[in-house]
Amino acid sequence: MEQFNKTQETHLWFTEYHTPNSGITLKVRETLIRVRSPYQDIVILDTYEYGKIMLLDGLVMLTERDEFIYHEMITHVPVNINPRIRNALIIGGGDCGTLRELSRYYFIKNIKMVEIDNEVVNISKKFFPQLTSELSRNAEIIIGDGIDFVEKTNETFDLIIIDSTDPIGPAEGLFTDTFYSNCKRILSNNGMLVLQAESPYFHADSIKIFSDRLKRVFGFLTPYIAFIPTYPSGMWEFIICTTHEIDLSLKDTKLIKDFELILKYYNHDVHVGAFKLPTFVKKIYGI
Ligand code: AG3
Repeated sequence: MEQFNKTQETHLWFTEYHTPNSGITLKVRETLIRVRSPYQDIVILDTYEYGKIMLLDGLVMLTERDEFIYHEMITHVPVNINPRIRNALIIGGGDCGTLRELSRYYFIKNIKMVEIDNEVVNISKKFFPQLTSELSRNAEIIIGDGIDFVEKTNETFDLIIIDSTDPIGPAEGLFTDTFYSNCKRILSNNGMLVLQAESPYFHADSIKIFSDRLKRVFGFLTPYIAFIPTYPSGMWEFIICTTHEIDLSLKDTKLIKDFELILKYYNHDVHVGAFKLPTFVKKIYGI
């Protein structure tokens, strides 16, 4: 009978399964909003460990505490490889974190972000002002399908960043040959495409499939990694795709020194180290 006398506090927990047998579990203070948009199920939870988090179709897209890692790494690595970037395009990225990082560069004169789901942008504005409040005056947010945009636009870009969800659901089309070929078509001469490329630990098979496509379309792939605590396995990959071999050395060390004062993950050492890949990751690429 003893068990009935105890007063139990009710705790809510959220789990994202990374495999059928493992995942990440976070204790939830409160569900702040749940919206089913025409594209996906959007949920913002307030968690004890990581602050507010955004889930799309049940997958952790970002958390208040560790979003800086993903957003800094998807942006500052390519821009420091080519500080002559003047026009940039973000596909996806509706939370605006990548746009915030690109906005830090006064010399990027034209930034377009094409996000399919207006609700993600609105919800991010409401719950994550740290992502959305300091966007460049040169930034234009277009609500539309990135696949259509790259097919139809006449503009060219020095940098294209694909800030997508996993290759299932609404983002599936962002991992196809046709999409990649259209991205290549709208890249300027020294242009670079960067994409978030999943976890080399858990998703090696799917990375192999889409990286083979990228290699066929672009010719040169330069993968790099970062440590992101709330993504599957914590080890996350990005790939720079180019039609020419790239020189990874930093072109403007003054630029990076200035940025080291304001950023929390990316710095000179991380830039160099991010391209040093463990053996099992190299194997995915046959390098
Ligand atoms: N986009 C990549 C998130 C992928 C996470 N996958 C997962 N949790 N299964 C992040 C968007 C941030 N701008």
